Amino acid sequence: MSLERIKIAPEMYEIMPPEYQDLVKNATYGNENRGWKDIGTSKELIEEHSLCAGCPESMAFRYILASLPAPEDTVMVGSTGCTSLVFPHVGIHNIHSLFGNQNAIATGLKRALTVRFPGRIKDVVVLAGDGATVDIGLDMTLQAWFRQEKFTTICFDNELYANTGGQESGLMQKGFVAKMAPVGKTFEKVRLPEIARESGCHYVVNCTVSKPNLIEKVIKNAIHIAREIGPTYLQLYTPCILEIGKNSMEGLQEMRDSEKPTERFAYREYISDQAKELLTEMAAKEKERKAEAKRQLASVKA
Ligand SMILES: Cc1ncc(C[n+]2csc(CCOP(=O)(O)OP(=O)(O)O)c2C)c(N)n1
Ligand code: SF4
Ligand SMILES: [Mg+2]
Repeated sequence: MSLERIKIAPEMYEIMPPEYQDLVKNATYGNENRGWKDIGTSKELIEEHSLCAGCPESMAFRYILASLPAPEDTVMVGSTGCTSLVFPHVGIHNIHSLFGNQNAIATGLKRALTVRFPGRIKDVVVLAGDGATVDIGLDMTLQAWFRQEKFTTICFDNELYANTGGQESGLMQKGFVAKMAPVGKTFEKVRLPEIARESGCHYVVNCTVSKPNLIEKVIKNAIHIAREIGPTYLQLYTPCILEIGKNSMEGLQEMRDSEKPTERFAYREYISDQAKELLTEMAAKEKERKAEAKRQLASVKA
C-alpha cells in the first residue's frame, strides 16, 4: 500500500470515495522518515476507532502504525479484545486470530511470506492484549519465542480483561479489585518481560505509551531486530480508563505515575549482544545516509 502500489484507474477516479482519493494522493507510505509526528496528517493511519473515548490504546495504535518501518509490507496479527475493535479501521494488512492463537498464526504467516516473497522483506507484528498474550495464549507466545520466530510481539497491557468487563489477568497487579474480579488478585503481576528474555527474545522493552518518540524508537528497533535476528517483545502499559474510572488526561497521568523509577512500568530494556551489534550498524548507516543527504544538498546549492 505505498503510493506506488495503491493506484486508481483514471476512468474510475471520479467515482471513488473522496477518502480513497485522498489516501492515494497523500499517503506517507514509502516515506522512510515517517514517524509519530505524521499522525495528524496521514490518512492511512487511523482516523477513527471504536474504543472508549480517550482510551490510551487508541493513541498507542496511532504511534505504532506511524512508526512501522515498512507499513506497506507489514501484516499485523490481532486477537480478540479491545484491540480487535481497532483493526477494522486501520490501513495496514491485518489478520484477526482466535483468542490466544496470535503467535501461532504469526509464525505460519511469517514463514509463508518468506517463501512467497523471496528477497523482499515482509514484517509480521502481533498486537494483542495481556489476556491473549499471557493467559490464554501463553503457550503460543512462548513456543514462538523458543523457536526463534522472526516477528515482533506487542502486548497492550491494561492489566485485566477489559473487553469482557474486567476479569483478572496474569498481568494484573496483586491486590487489584476489578468489576468482575471482586475478591482481589492474590498473586504478583507475572514478570513477562523477564520470561521473554529467558525464552529467547533479543529485544524486550517494558514501558508506558506516554512518550510518542520513545514508542517510535522501540517499535523501529523491535521490528528491525526481529527481521534480522529473532523474536522481540514489547510490553506497553495502556491503562483501561473505563475500569479505573479516569478520563483521557487522567489516563495519561496514570501512565506517568506508573513509569516512575520504582513503579511497575519504569522503563526496562534488554538487548542481546547480537541485537546490540545490529543497532550499532544501523546507527552508523543512518549517520552516513544523513551526511550524504547533506552533501548532496550542499552540492545542489553550490
Ligand atoms: C477462545 C476465546 N476465549 C474467550 C473469549 C472471550 N474473550 C473475549 S475478549 C477477552 C479478554 C481480552 O482481554 P485482553 O487480551 O487483556 O484484551 P483487552 O480487552 O484487555 O484489551 C475474552 C476472555 C473469546 N472471545 N474467545
Ligand atoms: S474498555 Fe478499557 S481498554 Fe477497552 S476501550 Fe474502553 S477504556 Fe479502552
Ligand atoms: Mg487486557
